[in-house]
Amino acid sequence: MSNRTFTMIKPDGVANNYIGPILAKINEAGFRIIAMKYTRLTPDQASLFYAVHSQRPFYNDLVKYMSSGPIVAVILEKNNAVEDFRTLIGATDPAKAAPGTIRNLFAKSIEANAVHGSDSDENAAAEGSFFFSMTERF
Ligand code: IDP
Ligand code: MG
Repeated sequence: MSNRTFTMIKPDGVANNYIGPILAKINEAGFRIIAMKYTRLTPDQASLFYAVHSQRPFYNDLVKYMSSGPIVAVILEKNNAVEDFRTLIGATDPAKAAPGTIRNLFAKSIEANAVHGSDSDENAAAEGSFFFSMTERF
């Protein structure tokens, strides 16, 4: 069990002015911000980040969507970070996300679903180092 996870506030979350409200929920849930960056993915970067989904039917749309506007990339720290953060964000489809979860509150659709959350300790480390270096110092 690791104590770090990785998240992005996706283009819809940024465009709808939900950076502040989403970060507030994250802090209220007990996560500490370790590293944070406002940036925008090129289509090539989005393709690489989501390469694990390259055979899924929604891949091309997802790459287009994730490079359509700025995002906020964040490394978070808390006990049991990966699992607790997945609980905090709720199901991929906001229509199925539990009440009070970040996707329930802020997501628009199964694609534009406000936030990313790593699904394993291994992926949290890989996704964090996609955006940040030397994070062990923070
Ligand atoms: P997750 O973000 O809850 O882990 P994944 O299955 O890993 O969900 O999918 C990655 C991202 O791809 C989702 O967050 C969402 O933006 C998009 N996505 C997933 N399933 C669909 C779909 O059926 N249609 C369109 N986009 C999807
Ligand atoms: Mg996933």
